Amino acid sequence: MYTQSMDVPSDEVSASPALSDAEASATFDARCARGEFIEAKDWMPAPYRQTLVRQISQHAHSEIVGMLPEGNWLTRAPSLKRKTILLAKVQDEGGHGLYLYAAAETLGTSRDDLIAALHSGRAKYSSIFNYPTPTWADIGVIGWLVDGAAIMNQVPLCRCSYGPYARAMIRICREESFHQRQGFDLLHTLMQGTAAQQAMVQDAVNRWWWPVLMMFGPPDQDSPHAETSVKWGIKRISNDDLRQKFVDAIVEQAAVLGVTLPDPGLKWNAARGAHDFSPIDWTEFWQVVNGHGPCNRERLAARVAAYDEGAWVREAALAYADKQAARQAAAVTPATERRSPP
Ligand code: BYC
Repeated sequence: MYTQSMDVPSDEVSASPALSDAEASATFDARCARGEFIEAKDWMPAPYRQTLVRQISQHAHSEIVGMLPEGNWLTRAPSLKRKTILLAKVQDEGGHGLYLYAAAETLGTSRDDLIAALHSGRAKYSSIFNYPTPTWADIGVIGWLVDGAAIMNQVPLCRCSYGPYARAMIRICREESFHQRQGFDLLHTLMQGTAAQQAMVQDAVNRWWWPVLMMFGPPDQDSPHAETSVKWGIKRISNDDLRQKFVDAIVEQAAVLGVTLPDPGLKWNAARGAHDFSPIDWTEFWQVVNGHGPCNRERLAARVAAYDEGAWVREAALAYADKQAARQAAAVTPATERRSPP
C-alpha cells in the first residue's frame, strides 16, 4: 500500500544491458573500491541489493522498535523539561525509521513487505531493544550508552557506498549526538543527587553494559556478512574494531560520571594501546536475536497492535490522496471536455 519504491521493472534492475554480468560486476567492484557512491538507478549485483535491503530495513525496524523502551517513560518523566526532551527524542527515532524505510524502498522493495517481515518475525531488529526499562536511570543509560554505541557504528555508515543510505545517516548521526548528550546530562544530574539516585544509575549501567557491547554484532570471525559488506564499502569498520573503539571512549566518560563499568577484566593494555575487557556471553546474544530475550514478545506485540490500530489513519490518508488526485485531474481537464453531453 505504502511505497516510495521506484517503478523499475525487475529485469532492468538486475541486468546491465551493455555489459556481460561478469563485466558489470567487475565495473561495480571497481567503483566501490574507488569509494564512489552507488545510486538507486545504477546497476548493482543482486547480493549487494539484498544485503542493503536486509541491513537498512533491520536498521529501520530498530529505530521504530527502539521507540518502545523509552516511550514507556513518556508519561512518567520527572519534570516537564525532561518530558519535552524525551518526547522530542522518541519522535526523532520515529523519523529515523521513516528515512531508512524510504532508503530501503529506493532498492525496489515496498514498505508493506518490510513491515510484514518485521511483524511476522522474519526480519531482525537490534537485540538491545529487547531489554526492559524499569527505572528513570534506564532512559539516561539508553541515551548515553545505546545511542553512544549507535553513533560509533553509524558514523562510518555516512561513508557507506550506497548514496541514499549514506545521506540518510548524516542527519541521523547529528540527531544521535544530541540524544547521547541528553542521556549523559540526565545521568550526570542523577549522580549529583541522593545515594539512592546514584545507586539507581549504577544498577542501570550494570544491566545495560553487556547488552550494549553486543549491539555491535557477533565477533568478526562469526560475522557471515563481514567480508562482502567490507568489499562493497557497506561496512567500513568491523564489528570488533567498533566495539573496541566504543569501550575505549566510554571508560573516560564513566569516570567523569562517577559510575563503575561492571567488568573486573576491564583494564588498559599499554602494549595494544587499548582496553582489554572480559569475554562477552554470545549465548545470551543469540538467544535474544532469535526471539527469546526478556521483552521480544512484548515489543513485537506492541508494534503489531500499533499497526492494526493505525489502519484507519492509513485508509483516511489514501482516501484524501485519491480525492486530491481527482481534483487535480479535474483542474487540468479543459472545461469543454468536462461538460456533459446535451
Ligand atoms: N541485533 O554478519 P553480521 C538505534 C545479526 S538503532 C540483532 O555481523 P552485519 C536507536 C545480523 O543482522 C541501532 N541482530 O551482520 C534506535 C545477521 O543476521 P541476518 C541499530 C544482529 O549486518 C532507537 C547476523 O546477526 N543500528 O541506535 O554485517 C533509540 C550476523 O551478523 C545484531 C543498526 O541497525 C544485533 N545487535 O552487521 C535509540 C546499524 N548484530 O541478517 C537508539 C546498521 C548482528 O543474516 N547495521 N545481528 O539474519 C549494521 O551496522 C550491521 O547490520 C550490524 C551487523 C553491525 C548490526
